[in-house]
Amino acid sequence: MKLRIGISCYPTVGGSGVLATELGKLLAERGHEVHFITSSVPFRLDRVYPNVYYHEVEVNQYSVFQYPPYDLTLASKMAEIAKRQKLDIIHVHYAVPHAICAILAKQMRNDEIKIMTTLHGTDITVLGYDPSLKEIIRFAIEKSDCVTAVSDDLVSQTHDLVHTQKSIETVYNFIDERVYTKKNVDHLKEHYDIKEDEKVIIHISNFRQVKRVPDVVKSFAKIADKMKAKLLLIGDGPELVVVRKLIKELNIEENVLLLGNQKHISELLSMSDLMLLLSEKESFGLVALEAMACGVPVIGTVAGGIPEVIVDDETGFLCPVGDIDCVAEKALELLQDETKYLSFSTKGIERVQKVFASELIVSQYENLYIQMLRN
Ligand code: GMT
Repeated sequence: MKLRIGISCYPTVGGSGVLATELGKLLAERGHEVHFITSSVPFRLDRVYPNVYYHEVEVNQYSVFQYPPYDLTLASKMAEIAKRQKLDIIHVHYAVPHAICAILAKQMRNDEIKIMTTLHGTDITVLGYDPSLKEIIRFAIEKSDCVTAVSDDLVSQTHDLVHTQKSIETVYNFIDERVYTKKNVDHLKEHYDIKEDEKVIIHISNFRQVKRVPDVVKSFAKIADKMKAKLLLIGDGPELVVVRKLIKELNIEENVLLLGNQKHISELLSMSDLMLLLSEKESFGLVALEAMACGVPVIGTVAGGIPEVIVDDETGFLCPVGDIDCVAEKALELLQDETKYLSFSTKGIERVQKVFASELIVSQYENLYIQMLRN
């Protein structure tokens, strides 16, 4: 069955936007017609893809409005595109505001269009605590025809925090295996002056407080005390200032490369030996999956959905949030034992192929779309 699917997400850097875009691209490859309804071209939509269309939500600022009316403009655009393109489904990423906009669009059209909402974490684990938003999040979830979340942990957190009985399906994140493979990047290592005998540790995030990037830096300093190593910090965000200061205080400036936001993540991962993801909140941790697919083991925290991605002592290690001694100890154990390292790296790749394969996950979404249309 060929479907016409509208997709709304935040198009800028961020796991939810990446996931939504990759899903749209693969659905289009399967012959479905995919319409992105977003405020700018999703950053992973970096060339022309057959069956993929883009409709810009142009938010104008009028002096009568104190804030630009993004939500209303999006709802209005969704209603227009749903009618013009005869959409069967609108798949939104984030309960607020995107599911609310889709519900409004459906009412405006008064038609049979189905709404799927995918929860990614921040919309629940941060906004769900806000009493002024809890009710509207619950409304968004309950009025959606189908709700998915990216980990079992997020499903249970949603039930606990938002107090809804709505059935929520776990559909894990996936990566495009054609992009995330280990590449030969000797030239890049040379460019960054990374020596043969240096281990490369990588962290990728939006440098929000929940990511605990200072823990990454402190753990790295302990590792670098015992072995030759470089730290690659990829991304940008509010904590960057704090992180820069800490790097200086710890006197490890020579060992740290701050590369800002980057597009070609698989190449940076191919240069790396180990990823650190030490967040206090993380519904899934898409970057951990990207790392594992490139053969890079991950040390993560026991937080949110991270333990569903990393198998402790098999594809990486899990440490309590804030326990930098544990992180450093596990990192040294892994980086100094070649046999163990190889086994972790191979098992990580196998786990991605078995549990998080794009084929499997895209089919899960497709089946849910079809079920929704039959109901
Ligand atoms: O991690 C972020 O701060 C970005 C955020 C987003 O909404 O893009 O990521 C969330 O969605 C990703 C894709 O499902 C997940 O892999 C991240 O774990 C999740 N972030 C949090 O839960 C903090």
